Amino acid sequence: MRAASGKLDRRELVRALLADRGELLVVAGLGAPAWDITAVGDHPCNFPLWGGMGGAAMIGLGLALAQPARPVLVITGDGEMLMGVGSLASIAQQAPPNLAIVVQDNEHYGETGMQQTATAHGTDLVTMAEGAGIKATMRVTAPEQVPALVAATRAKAGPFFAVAKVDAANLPLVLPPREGAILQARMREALLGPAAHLA
Ligand SMILES: Cc1ncc(C[n+]2csc(CCOP(=O)(O)OP(=O)(O)O)c2C)c(N)n1
Ligand SMILES: [Mg+2]
Repeated sequence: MRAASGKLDRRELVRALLADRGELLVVAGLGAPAWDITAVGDHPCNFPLWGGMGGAAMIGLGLALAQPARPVLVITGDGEMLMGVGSLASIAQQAPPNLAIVVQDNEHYGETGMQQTATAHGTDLVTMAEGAGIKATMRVTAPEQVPALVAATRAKAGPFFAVAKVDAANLPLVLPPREGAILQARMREALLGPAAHLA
């Protein structure tokens, strides 16, 4: 699961996070995290974002509050999480146990040309999440930690926040459906049944 750099391979990490996913609802931040969740197999309970940078964790919060019986996993990038970092305070206050956030930290804005982010220069998102009041956190740098990470994202003992240091390769694009309305409708139908569009 390590890339040549020694850091985790982001697609292998996502493959592990989504294996045998069961009831899991997944929100992905725009850009590479959205391509990653699609690369390991598109799914009606995937909600990949095409924009709204900074909003992934908050969308996950809404979903977790609306669907308390289902585990909700947000997979996003360090740039996206830095932009939406205030959401961590709301998540700590609302404290949905079924919400987990995993940041794929490549220390760059990968999608827009690999400019370094603040995490390349000492900013620590786990410390920021803890400062916001999130108690269950994890730093992941080694493949041996991944099974514990996967278990924590499914445990419904959150809110849970993890940063995984991943390799900064630009991997081939694997694009999900492009229409937000289609993505929303298919998840609603998967959650609420065929009459969901009448509700
Ligand atoms: C409000 C806003 N600002 C900037 C962008 C441009 N943009 C799209 S993806 C991205 C970088 C995302 O970086 P990160 O979340 O770390 O994901 P990575 O590709 O590195 O995995 C940026 C700056 C945008 N789409 N919206
Ligand atoms: Mg990044």
